[in-house]
Amino acid sequence: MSKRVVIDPITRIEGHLRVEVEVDENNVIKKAWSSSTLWRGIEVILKGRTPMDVGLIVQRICGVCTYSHYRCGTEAVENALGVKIPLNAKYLRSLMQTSLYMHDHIVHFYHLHGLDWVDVVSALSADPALAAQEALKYTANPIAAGEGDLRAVQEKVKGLVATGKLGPFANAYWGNGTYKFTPEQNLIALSHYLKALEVQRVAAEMLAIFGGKSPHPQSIVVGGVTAVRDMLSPARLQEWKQKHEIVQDFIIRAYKADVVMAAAAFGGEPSVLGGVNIKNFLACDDFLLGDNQYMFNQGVIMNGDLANVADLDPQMISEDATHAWYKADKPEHPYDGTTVPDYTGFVERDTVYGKLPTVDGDGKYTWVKSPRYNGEPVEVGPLACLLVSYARGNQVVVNAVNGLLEATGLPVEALFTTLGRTAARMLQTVIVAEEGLKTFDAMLTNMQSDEATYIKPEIDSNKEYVGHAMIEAPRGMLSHWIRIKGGKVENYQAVVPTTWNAGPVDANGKMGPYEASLIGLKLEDPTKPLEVIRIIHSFDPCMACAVHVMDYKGQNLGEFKID
Ligand code: NFE
Ligand code: MG
Repeated sequence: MSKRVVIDPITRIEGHLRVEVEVDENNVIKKAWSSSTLWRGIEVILKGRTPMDVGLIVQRICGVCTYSHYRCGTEAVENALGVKIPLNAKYLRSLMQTSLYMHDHIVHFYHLHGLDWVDVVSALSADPALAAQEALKYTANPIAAGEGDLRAVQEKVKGLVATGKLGPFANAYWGNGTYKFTPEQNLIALSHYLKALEVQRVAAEMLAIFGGKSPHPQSIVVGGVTAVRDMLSPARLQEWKQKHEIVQDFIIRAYKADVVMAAAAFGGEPSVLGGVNIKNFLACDDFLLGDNQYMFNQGVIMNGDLANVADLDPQMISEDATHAWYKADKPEHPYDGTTVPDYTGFVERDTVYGKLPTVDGDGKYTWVKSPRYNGEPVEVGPLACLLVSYARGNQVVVNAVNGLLEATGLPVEALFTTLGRTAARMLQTVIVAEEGLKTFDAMLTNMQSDEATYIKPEIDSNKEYVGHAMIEAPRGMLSHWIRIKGGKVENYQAVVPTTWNAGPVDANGKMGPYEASLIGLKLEDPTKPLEVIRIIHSFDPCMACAVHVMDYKGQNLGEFKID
C-alpha cells in the first residue's frame, strides 16, 4: 500500500517549499511533488515603470542573491538599449559576484545544508584529542586545529543543550541512521559551522565595499557602476583583498576539507550517492577574467553526455504552467511570457502523519513554473556550471575536478550525485576565490590607463526595445527578459535557477530536477525523511527567487517542523 509523506515547510532554505512524496510498502519513493506556496508577482509590478529602476526593484525578488537579480535586471536593460558599459564596470560587477559567491556558498554548506551531514548530538560524545588528529587527514593545516579549540566548541554546545534551548539545533533528526560521520568528524564540522558564522560576515563586508551595502547593494546603475571614489581608493581596495584572504583561507582549510571528509564517510549512503536522475545541465558564460574572457563557460549537456556540449541558444528557453498556479495554455518564450495567477489550492488526504492538505497530481500544485530547454527539463547550478566547463576542457575546472576525484578516490560518475552537487559548489567557491584575484588584478591594471566606470544611457520613448541578460547566480543560470515601449517596461520575465530546478511536471509529464532526484530513493523511516531533505538541500532552494510571493489565505501549511 502506498503512503504519502509531506514535508512542509522545508526549513533552512530561502522562502516556502513543501515536498510531498508517495512511498510504496518498502518505503521507496515512487512519486514526488515539489510545491512552492508563496507568490509576490514582481514581474507584474515592473510593468509601466522606467527601465532605469528595474535593477533596484528586481533585487527585491530575494534577500539572498539580491545582487544577482540587481545585476541581471540592469544588464537586461543595457542589452535592450544597446549600452556598452566600461570595462572597469564589468570588473567591479564581477568582483561583487565573487564576493557574493564566497558568502552564499559558505552559508549554504554550513548553515543550510550542513546539518543534513552533521549530527550535532553525536559531536557531544567526541574525544577532542582524537578529533584534532582526525582533522589532519583532510588538510595539512585545519581550521579545527587543536584539542583545546575543539573541546571549547564541545563545551559551548553542551552548555546550550543543558539550558534546553537548542536554538538552531532544535527539531532535527539527530541519531538518524543515514548520518555517517563519527563523533569526532561531527565535532570537526560543528566547529566549522560556528566559525562560518563569523567568516560569512567578512564575506558580506567584501560585497559591501563595492556595492555600498549588503544585502541589497546600491552601486550599479544602467550604464555602469557609480559612487566609485571611495570604493576604488587604495585603502578600500586593500581592505577587499584582506577580507578576501580571510574568507579564502576558510574555504580551503574548512569547506574543502569537510567535503573531502564527507566523501570518505558517506560512501554507500543512497541519498548521497543518488540524487541526480535528470542528467541535463545548462550554464552560461560568467565571471570576467579579462575583456571577453570568462572563468566558466556556457553550454548544454544532455543525458550526461560529457563528450558533446552544445552551445546555449536563448531561443530554446520556454516556461510551461500546466501544473503551476498561472493561466497559460502553452509553453511561453520569456519575451512573451505571462504571469496571471490561477490559484486552485490543495486537497485533503490521509498521510503518514494523519489528514493533511496534499497534492492532487492531476492539477496545479505550485507557484513555480516549469522552465524547459528545447522542451526538456535541465538542472542549473554549480554542478551544471562545472560539468559544462569540465566537458569543454576549461583547464582550471578540469584540474579542480580531477584533483578532487583523486583526493577522494571517486570516479567521474560520482559527480552525478548529491555528493557531486555539493562538491561542485565547494569547487566553484574555491575557483571563484582563486581566479577572482585575477579579475581584481586585471581591473587594477586597466585602471592605470582608463578611469571610466559609467556611460550615460540613452532611451528614446518613440522606440521599442527588447533585450535579455544571462548570468550565473549562486544557484544557477539566471535570465531576465525585457520589452520596453514608450520609455516604460512593457513586459518582464525572470527565469530563475530555483525555477529550473524546483519546477513541477510539465504538459508532457516530465518532472523537474527536484522531483526526479527523489524517485527510487528508499527512506529509512518515512516519518523522519532526512534523506529527502538532504537531496533537496543539495540544490540550495530559494523559493523567493523561484516564484518572486505569499499564501495570503493562511492555509495550514506548517504542521511539521523538520530539519
Ligand atoms: Ni533567492 Fe537566486 C540564486 C537567483 S535562486 S537566491 O542564486 O536568481 O533561484
Ligand atoms: Mg519568472
